[in-house]
Amino acid sequence: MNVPDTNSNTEIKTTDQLKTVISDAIHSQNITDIHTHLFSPPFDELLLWGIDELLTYHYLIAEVFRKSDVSYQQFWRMTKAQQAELIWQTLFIENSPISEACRGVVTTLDELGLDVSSRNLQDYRDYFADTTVEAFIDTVFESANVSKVVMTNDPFDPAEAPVWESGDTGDTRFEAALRMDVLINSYEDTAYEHLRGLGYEVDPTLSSEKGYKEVRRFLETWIQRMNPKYMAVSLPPDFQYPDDSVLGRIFDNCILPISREFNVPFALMIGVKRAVNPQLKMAGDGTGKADLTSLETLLRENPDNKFLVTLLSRENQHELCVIGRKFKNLMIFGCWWFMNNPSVIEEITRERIELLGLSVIPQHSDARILDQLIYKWKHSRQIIADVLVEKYQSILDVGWTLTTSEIERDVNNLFGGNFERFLNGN
Ligand code: HDL
Ligand code: ZN
Repeated sequence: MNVPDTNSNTEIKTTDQLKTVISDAIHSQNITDIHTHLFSPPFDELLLWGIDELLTYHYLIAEVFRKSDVSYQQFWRMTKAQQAELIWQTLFIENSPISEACRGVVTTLDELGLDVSSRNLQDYRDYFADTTVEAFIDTVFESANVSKVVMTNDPFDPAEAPVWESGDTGDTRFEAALRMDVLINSYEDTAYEHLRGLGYEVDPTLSSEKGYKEVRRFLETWIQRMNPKYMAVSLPPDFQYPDDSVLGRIFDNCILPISREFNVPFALMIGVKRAVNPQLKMAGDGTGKADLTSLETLLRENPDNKFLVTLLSRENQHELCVIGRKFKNLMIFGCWWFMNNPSVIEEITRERIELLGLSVIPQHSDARILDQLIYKWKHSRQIIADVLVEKYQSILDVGWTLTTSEIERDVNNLFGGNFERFLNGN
């Protein structure tokens, strides 16, 4: 079989050549993963890795209750190893592991060179027992071809704060994002007391100039401490802006001015219904369609602010693309959480390219366990590559010319360049 000529200035003429060039470009592309829940080693227990963590990922916890007779109480009384064994037996042995979260574990084990046909959980446990977290970080970043990951950092988390205050967060491949959920969504019942305890003169309903000034001081302190790529918050489907509420007042008087002053974009992750089923704990969150009028107003009334946005409802995705066409201060990113499945990634990527061309960040992993970088990126690269082949083929068919270096340029923008330019552009 003739091997298509794919050197950088070769003009691409055939579909086979196009497929090879796109596949090579996508799979060799070093990725900046802009939203994860991973942590660098100095955060110790917060950095999750290994087969028992993979198997007790909250996505699989939600799925095991649908197939097992175990009660919530029985499950939560189990050790992590016992939970992992139940999930392995139920979802991988007694049933075939074809859900996306199950399939991801199999992909990861296979990519790590383990024999998935053995189905021997102990063999997999022995593999992880024989390595160190530092060595495994190198293995995973190399296998997933990821250069940097952005963490999700909560300044209100007592497990995190001391590491930041020590000034040593270790591995520079792990960058920070300043997560604002507690400040914005739990101000009156959590953040207020926490801030007072730290000596910030804030008021209970955050409705005074002094309070606004103090919250800005808190944000400045953490921006200087973390050097975050962006500030982020997850919001419910009924998020309203403007709003005469703590959220509205924190947005207008604290986060938006600080975001402009320090050129730190604000990431909005909209559509999550927390604790739809509290008995599932972290696995109990759901999704809902949001009224995006609030997002349009936020973008229109704050043209000098930069917003990264991802939405949790499939029904919101097309509207988001249209909003992206209206506002250049909006960078759309990722296929978040319940969107991170092949059928939806394909649909979302296709409509984004049709409406927004190459001006988006198509994916993030949302990885909670280090090993997941391997499967989340392997799966997404393939889907995005297939959509790109279709889109580039459509212009080749009408006489447009393309070179390998142009494809590589576009792919580099999708998987890192757009993010860096959005952060650094003013
Ligand atoms: O709020 C978020 O950042 C979500 O990604 C949640 O952490 C969620 O539990 C999750 O892990 N989704 O993938
Ligand atoms: Zn997340």
